[in-house]
Amino acid sequence: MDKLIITAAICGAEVTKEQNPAVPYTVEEIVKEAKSAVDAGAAIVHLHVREDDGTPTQSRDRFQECEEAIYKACPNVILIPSTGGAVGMTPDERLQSTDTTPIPEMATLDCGTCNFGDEIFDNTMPTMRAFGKRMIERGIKPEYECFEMGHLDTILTMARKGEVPGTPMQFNFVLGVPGCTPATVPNLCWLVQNIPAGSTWTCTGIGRHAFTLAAPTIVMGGNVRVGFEDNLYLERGVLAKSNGELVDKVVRMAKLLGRQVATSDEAREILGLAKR
Ligand code: KMH
Ligand code: ZN
Repeated sequence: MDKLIITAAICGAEVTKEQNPAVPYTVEEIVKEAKSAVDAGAAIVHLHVREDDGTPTQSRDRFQECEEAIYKACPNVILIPSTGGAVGMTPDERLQSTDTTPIPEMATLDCGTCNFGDEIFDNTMPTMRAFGKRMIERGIKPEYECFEMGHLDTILTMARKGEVPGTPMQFNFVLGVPGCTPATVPNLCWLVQNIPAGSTWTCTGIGRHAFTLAAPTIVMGGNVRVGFEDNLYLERGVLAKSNGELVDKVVRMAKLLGRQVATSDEAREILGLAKR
């Protein structure tokens, strides 16, 4: 079994300091949270950025500033900037995160429209084709975000048609978003059983499912994403003080379950990336 790749989703677009004061907004806060995650064992940081007041933004300049600052503190980390942004943003607005220098090694590509709490996360076929084209042109490896079972079929069909990058594909199964596929082990197993041979996959359990899904994922040979974007608590009623605390819990679980944790360079090898 490959070593375990841990991704830290340090910020997200929805969570606020009112919910957990450690949620980062400023560049300095984002760097501090990225470093805490990497120091704890994360190989990858999934990045959203905010204005200083916490407003989510997909500004190319803000991504550039944050990425440069993160690379200064964590020179080897793999960054996966979001092209999902926040609900309601336009496709062009969202794609700005692929415009930074160096071109990102990876970026998220969301695999379909879905309910997202009280809102709708809009990913039409033309939007996904535009995102796939951009990533093919720029040599960016997508992380395919599946919030719903049907998203997997959608993206596999697009890959067969050459509309998005194909094999080897990296999937992130995000389970437990209100309105989307529930965070259960049978649902995770169905998804994993239906990915092409040679693919890699990560599981993200939302809220209280962060660690209940991390355990089976570690045993099944998948990779784990945790972080404030998905979950603010270290355990029931206990807010995490940093993303590093959440990553550290996964590292401890992996140790207990007998799986080694990958460095960023080992993750590059597993994912088929070449450092830019
Ligand atoms: N903020 C969500 C609406 C991604 O990063 O690609 C979408 C999201 C997915 O977070
Ligand atoms: Zn995200």
